[in-house]
Amino acid sequence: MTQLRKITVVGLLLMGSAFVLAAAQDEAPAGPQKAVCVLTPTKKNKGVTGVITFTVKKGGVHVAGEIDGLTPGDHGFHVHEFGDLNSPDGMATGGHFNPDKAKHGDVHDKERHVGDLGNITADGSGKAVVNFTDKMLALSGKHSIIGRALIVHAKKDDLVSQPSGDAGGRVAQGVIGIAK
Ligand SMILES: [Cu+2]
Ligand SMILES: [Zn+2]
Repeated sequence: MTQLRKITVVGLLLMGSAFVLAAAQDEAPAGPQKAVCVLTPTKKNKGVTGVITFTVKKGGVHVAGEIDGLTPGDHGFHVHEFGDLNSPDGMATGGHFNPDKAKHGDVHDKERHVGDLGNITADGSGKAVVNFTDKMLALSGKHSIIGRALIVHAKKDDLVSQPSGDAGGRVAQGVIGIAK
């Protein structure tokens, strides 16, 4: 093989592998593509119910659904570490899901717990509509929220207080499970 030919062959191989890599990055991550959480009221908050879905999208996870029976206004909304509902006040779900050992923050902050989803806002009838896409949540890998809990709080998350935004008690809880 002449030198020129060798260079051409190596060049073509490099271009080919770059193409394969680019194609692989474009694909959605392997693993579950959709999850669901059915929220049930904690003991002292009989009225709070809801269903939230988590769907893998290009660039993140789309979070959507409705929660009813809330007091009007803002309520802290987090993924907590354990999918354990074996406590009537929601405390068995532990603290905020925080695999990166970060500080508590807002959903839009660079530093935050993976589980920090900010606040949801209930209207005058007590209904909150949830509809956003988040870059940090995942349904597989280190940031996977499958098997963990979703918690709605009595009060607004102030997005600053450590370690959990001073959001008060837990009014609804549910486990995030794989959906069809
Ligand atoms: Cu919380
Ligand atoms: Zn947090």
